Amino acid sequence: MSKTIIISNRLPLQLQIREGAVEAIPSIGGLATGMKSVHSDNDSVWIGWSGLTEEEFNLDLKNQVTEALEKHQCIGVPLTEEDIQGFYYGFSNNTLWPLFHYFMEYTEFEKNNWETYKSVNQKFADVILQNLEVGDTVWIHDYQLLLLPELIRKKRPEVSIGFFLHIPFPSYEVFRTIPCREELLKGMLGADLLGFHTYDYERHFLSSVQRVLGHEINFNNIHLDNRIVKVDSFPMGIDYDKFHNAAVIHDQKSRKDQTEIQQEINKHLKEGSNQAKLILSIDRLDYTKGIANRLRAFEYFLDKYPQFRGKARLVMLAVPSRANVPQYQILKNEIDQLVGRINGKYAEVSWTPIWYFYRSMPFENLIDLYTSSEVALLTPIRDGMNLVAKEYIASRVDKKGVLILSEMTGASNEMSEALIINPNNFEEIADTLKFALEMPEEEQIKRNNALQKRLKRYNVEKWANDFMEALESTKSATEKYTLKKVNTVIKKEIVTKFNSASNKILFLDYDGTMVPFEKLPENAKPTQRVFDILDALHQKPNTKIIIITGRDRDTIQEWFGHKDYTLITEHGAWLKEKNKDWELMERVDNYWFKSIAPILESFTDRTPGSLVEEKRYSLAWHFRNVDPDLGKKRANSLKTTIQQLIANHNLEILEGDKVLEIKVSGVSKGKSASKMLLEKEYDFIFAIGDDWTDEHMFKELPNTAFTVKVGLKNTVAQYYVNDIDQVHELLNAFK
Ligand code: GDG
Repeated sequence: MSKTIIISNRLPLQLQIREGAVEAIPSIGGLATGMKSVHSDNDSVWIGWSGLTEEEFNLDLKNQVTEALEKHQCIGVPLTEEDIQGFYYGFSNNTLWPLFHYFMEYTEFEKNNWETYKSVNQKFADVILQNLEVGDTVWIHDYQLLLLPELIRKKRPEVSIGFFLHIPFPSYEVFRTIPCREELLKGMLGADLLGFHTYDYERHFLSSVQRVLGHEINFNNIHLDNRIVKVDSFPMGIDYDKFHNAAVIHDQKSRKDQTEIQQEINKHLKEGSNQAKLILSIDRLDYTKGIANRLRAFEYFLDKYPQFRGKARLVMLAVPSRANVPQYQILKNEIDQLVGRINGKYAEVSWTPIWYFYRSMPFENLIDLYTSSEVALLTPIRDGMNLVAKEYIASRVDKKGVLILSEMTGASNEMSEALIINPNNFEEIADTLKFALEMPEEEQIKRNNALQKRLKRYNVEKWANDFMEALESTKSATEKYTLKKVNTVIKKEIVTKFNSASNKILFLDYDGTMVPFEKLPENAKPTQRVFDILDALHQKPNTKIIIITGRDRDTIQEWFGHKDYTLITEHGAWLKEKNKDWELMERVDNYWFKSIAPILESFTDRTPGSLVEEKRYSLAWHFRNVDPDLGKKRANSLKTTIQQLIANHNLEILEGDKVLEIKVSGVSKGKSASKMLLEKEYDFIFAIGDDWTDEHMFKELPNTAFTVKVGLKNTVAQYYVNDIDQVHELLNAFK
């Protein structure tokens, strides 16, 4: 039976060795908490690092390790101490984590760590490949494994691969600063579906793909040569019932069954003669979580609103995290000092303003805190999602309580009923805290009602299902293309028809079909390989080959004039037959250049990278080398600007691949190709091209023609090939 393979750096359980025996403890953190629920319900296996390096256990314990993992349907990736240093602490947490959270000043790029990151991603790939069976679906998680989709794709091109990023994807201006940006994006594009928490992260990613790799993007689809990668946002939910039900049980407990922490909390709440309030914050001790800002804002709050001294207490749970990374050690000291200072400044005999826990707590204590705190104060400077915000709301059984949430979290997009703050604005935080502590109960209930409904509906299970369904649907999108792809059977059919035909005609587009695009159009000269293919075809008896292109007559004359092939240029304006001069196929003129050319020039002046190409009877405005968004915008505005003029002169705009061409109406590759068919009865007609302008040709040729599109774009052609290499391969088969 096919299964889902979940892959993340850490497994949902962490192994430790205590007194010579292997012991498993649950992993803490957003990814583990969320995916655990998905894993337990499904036929899945989870591959990741166990928490023990290879050096930490000997052969005797190996069986215990495997057994402990197997019990939880997990498989370990063997990593050494050096791997963990370079891959986890080094590249993942000293480079990617700060960079993706906009902490550029903390971002270090060490070549050695990058090398280790690559080799560890390969180690993950090796374990996956060993366990991958036909029909399995692979779901990879997070920034530690950005290269993994491509590594699997290379070995198993047919596998369905999903990837979800749990942290923000930064804007292109930040992402571009990393030296290995191309490799990282290419690694991710090995997946069929890439998921992000929010639309903003999705659009940042798409913009980087477009700018760094130059791929074409159509809505949220990235067109690669042989595949389409889908990108979408899926805001991660929580296991709502788990938190809500735990809170219900918690509230029903008798005093003696309550935890020690709960009893302490009860004491505090009593001391304040009904006015005591707890303000809660829970996070991993991480500089992205804005813990220092929160403390300073709380200090400011106590200063500004002294009426809350002795009553409002901040309960701050900071879970130790990545303690080997220097930045985290510095942060820990800063937090210790801040807590010490504030407590020193405001403590009273029976009250300390901050209860600070630097440790992790069992689940039931988490519930104690969620259910007992009237306010949750979550102030990350950047946070992919923030599940704590959702867990707090889910645990509020009586629907009372106020959530204050940073606008820099992914969660703030969906939780607009919370009080949304800017984590850098202490004044705003302090005022919002006061507002929250004084909010009437009816208002609290109204806000939380809406929030709870949404969280219950879009829970982690729904999130995972949505992702999996979207991944499944990418299969059918790819299949649509696969069905029309020129495979060996189709190739054989075309070649057999070619060999048995008595009169053959082949229409071959040039740029993007015979040769790749170059930055400057004049650099895309035909190579020897292209001449070899064309010569071989040309020498075949009763075979007419036609280069049919939008290019200008003079360039094509220079490149192909010494050959006897038939040439059609400027989309069908000019024709050159063997041993004949160039002749006009259509009545065209260029007197209109003087009205249109200055407008195109003015667009070029203010659009860096664009250029005007003057052909004999048409003008082309190229924007291939322009920033993609700007190019599109300017192309649209150019169209609007010249619309009226064009109508007056009986011209039309042809929209090619990053080019707008203005020419006399009625000239098209389709029309000229049809004309060529009039001269003789052809029983083999073939046309191949990559561009929008070739669609005219595909449309107008008779149904019996073989029409082939280069690249996976929408087309009326019958078949596809992936790229120029496959064009050459196909044409070579006619030899
Ligand atoms: C990353 C992204 C994104 C915390 N302390 C304890 C404990 N926790 C649990 C919470 C919550 C989880 O850890 C923390 O999740 P967050 O989402 O708040 O943050 P990250 O760990 O940074 O997670 C984040 C997430 O991935 C999911 O995609 O939301 O933006 O940074 O579930 O309950 N659990 C227990 N004891 C603790 O002391 N048992």
